[in-house]
Amino acid sequence: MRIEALHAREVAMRLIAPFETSFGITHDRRILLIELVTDQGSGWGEVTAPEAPFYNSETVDTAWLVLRDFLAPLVLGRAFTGPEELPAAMAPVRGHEMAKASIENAAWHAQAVHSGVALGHLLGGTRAAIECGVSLGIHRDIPALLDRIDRELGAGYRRIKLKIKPGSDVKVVSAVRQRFPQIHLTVDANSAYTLDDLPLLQRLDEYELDYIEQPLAWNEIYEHTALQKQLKTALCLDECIHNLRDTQAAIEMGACRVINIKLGRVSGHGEARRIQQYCLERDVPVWCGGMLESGIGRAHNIAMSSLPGFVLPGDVSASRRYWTKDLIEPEVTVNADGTIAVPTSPGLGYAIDTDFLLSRTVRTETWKRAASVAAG
Ligand code: OSB
Ligand code: MG
Repeated sequence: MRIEALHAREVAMRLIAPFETSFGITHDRRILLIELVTDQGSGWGEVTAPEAPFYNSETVDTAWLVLRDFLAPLVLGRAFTGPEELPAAMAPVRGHEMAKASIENAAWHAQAVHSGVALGHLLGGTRAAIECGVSLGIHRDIPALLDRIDRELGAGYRRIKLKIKPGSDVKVVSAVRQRFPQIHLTVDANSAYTLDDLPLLQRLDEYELDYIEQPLAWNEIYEHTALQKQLKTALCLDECIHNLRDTQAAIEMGACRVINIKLGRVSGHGEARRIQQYCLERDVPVWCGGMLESGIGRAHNIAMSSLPGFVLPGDVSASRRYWTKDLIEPEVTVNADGTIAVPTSPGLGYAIDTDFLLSRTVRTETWKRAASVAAG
């Protein structure tokens, strides 16, 4: 495939309800989409970077700039035998995984459409349906949280993840566990604690959590090793994991026993697949995380989650939990048994609702190969 152009598009979307984590509250999402045009058709990818650099170092605006000034010039006008070759082409740029993932994933989408196969199938997916959990933001009102969990369980979701932060942790977990003694329950701190909080984190051992997600700093695999040694509950790393090497380091050092794979954070389908393969060979359970994506990013997450290593319910859930209307048709729905059917039609398996997309678009830019280079 020869890459002819990149169309960047920012879409303004508002979440049905604000989502609170230890690092802040999100209500409005600036969804950045990349349409990659090749000589064999086009594909779409979503930049999963947040609005502010409080989860990782990337933002919507840093991604736009890095895509325009550095990544687009590395791929435009070049011919690749397939999407597998894109990471090497973009390797001169350090970091900026979420920006890179949008290009690579768009190329996977284009390849799937061109080959007439479903994206999940192209990636090596084997599941007909993926298991779904939900991630619930910090709630100040515990009875309201319990009602919310009741509704999510009623909708079929198989695992409940609670966002925690200092001051909103043990008490909340204790109330939830008391009301729901049997459910698969996890917590996610988004790096809100330090090793000084060991006694508090050890109290979480009482509640039979499936795992504790990213309690310590976003860039601290080493300290998670020290923590994991002192906890019964498994740790799961999210923010720390950018690639296979981080995964190997974390598993070999005993920093965690579970891995959260996010397509954006690990720079795309290729690296995500390497991580799931490594974990599968070592019986390390992985699951697919989310970044409050639109349906386009969600469809990519569903395709990746159909690979064999994804043995735990992820954070990929129904469109209607986020949006009054999604960018795709049909929207993502969850079956009564808490699963999402993996599409079998060619490409993403969902159509983009172009009229709706246009109505929410706030800026677009098209990047093509520089004329002088093209002439030479
Ligand atoms: O840590 O998994 C996280 C949302 C934004 C940033 C980080 C995280 C999250 C979530 C929500 O937990 C996942 C989702 O529902 O898409
Ligand atoms: Mg997380």
